[in-house]
Amino acid sequence: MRGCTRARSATVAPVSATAAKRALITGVTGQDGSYLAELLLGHGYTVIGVVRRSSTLNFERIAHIQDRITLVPADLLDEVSLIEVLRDHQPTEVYNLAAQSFVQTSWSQPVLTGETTALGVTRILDAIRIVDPEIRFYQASSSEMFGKVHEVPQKETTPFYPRSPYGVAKVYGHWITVNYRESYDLHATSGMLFNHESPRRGLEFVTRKVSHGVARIACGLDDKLALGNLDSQRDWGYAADYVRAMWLMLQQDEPADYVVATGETHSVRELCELAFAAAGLDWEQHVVVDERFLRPAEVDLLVGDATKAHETLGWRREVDFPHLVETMVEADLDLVRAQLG
Ligand code: NDP
Ligand code: GDR
Repeated sequence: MRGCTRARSATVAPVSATAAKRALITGVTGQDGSYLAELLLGHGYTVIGVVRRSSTLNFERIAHIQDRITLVPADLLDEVSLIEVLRDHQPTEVYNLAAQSFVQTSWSQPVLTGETTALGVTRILDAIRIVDPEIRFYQASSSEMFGKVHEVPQKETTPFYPRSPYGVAKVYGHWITVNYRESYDLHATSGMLFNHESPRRGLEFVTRKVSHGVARIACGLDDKLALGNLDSQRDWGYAADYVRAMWLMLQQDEPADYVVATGETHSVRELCELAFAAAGLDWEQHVVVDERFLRPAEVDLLVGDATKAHETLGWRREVDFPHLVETMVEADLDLVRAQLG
């Protein structure tokens, strides 16, 4: 249990003896991109990160490694820009993590979500096909593709039933990856990852919204936290564990599809209980339900079966849910305390 105290620093994975390779990451400024860049640097890779044009820099998540990676301008909406970065930087592996990734926004911006999260995958696959079909490709697919689930737990063969424009776009991204693998013999892999979180998670996602909300309440800045569906259940893992699975997938001789998950599911209510308790607070005194955060269609129960990733990749998660929640609350307590001076 912690109050509004203490400081904390980021860590970078140690350098290993893996032979030098060149990896290009789209979405390097996002949560997963930052952890993957750290991991690949630790394995001795040259890392090239794609950043899109913005009126202000948003490199917070990669500030600590910015001098060790090459940042290049390109956009998933612009195929020529992708062709040029592949030609200029000649990666051996491409990790396509860029997306409009917030499910709620996909209802208010469905066309943008489709352009980026669905067609963006075709643009980068086409760029690879044109520039160098030997490049190994990772597509960031999602448990949201399972949506209104056909079976519990969900595995690689579970049929899709997406429940949001985002989920629909990810189904397209998955199938175009499979199709380019089969049509052009690309080493194209689809990682169907269940929710993964960290102190670097965007503030709009529920785990971070809760951990940051707890910190603000613990520090006396707020009293209430407004949430949507408290009964939603998710299979939540730790982002740094999950980017390790991405890398392992591209080290396999053959491309394939893999589910990555913890195999446990927890409700938003349980998340609240743990997070508020980590700061010595009672969640029921502070959480209120606000219908603005309810969704037009919901994914109620996601839980994954990662047997294939365990057996083929030798992947295991290292951080469990209570530890993850506690770590996020601690990091946000430190952040809010630092902001208060
Ligand atoms: P984030 O939202 O944190 O990061 C998304 C990244 O995509 C950002 O770097 C963003 O850039 C970039 N981006 C958005 N649009 C474009 C564009 N048009 N051109 C180039 N870059 C763009 O996502 P996560 O790191 O959490 O997730 C990574 C990927 O994994 C996403 O594809 C997501 O859909 C998928 N995924 C995530 C899961 C999770 O639980 N985190 C689970 C399953 C799948 P900018 O910083 O400029 O906005
Ligand atoms: P999700 O993550 O939609 O699963 O997508 P999010 O954290 O947004 O929602 C998880 C569940 O929590 C419920 N919820 C709330 N969600 C948000 N954001 N805000 C709230 O106030 C709130 N209250 C309850 C939601 O209804 C939902 O059921 C994430 C993204 O990273 C995707 O890109 C990724 O593909 C999937 O995970 C797997």
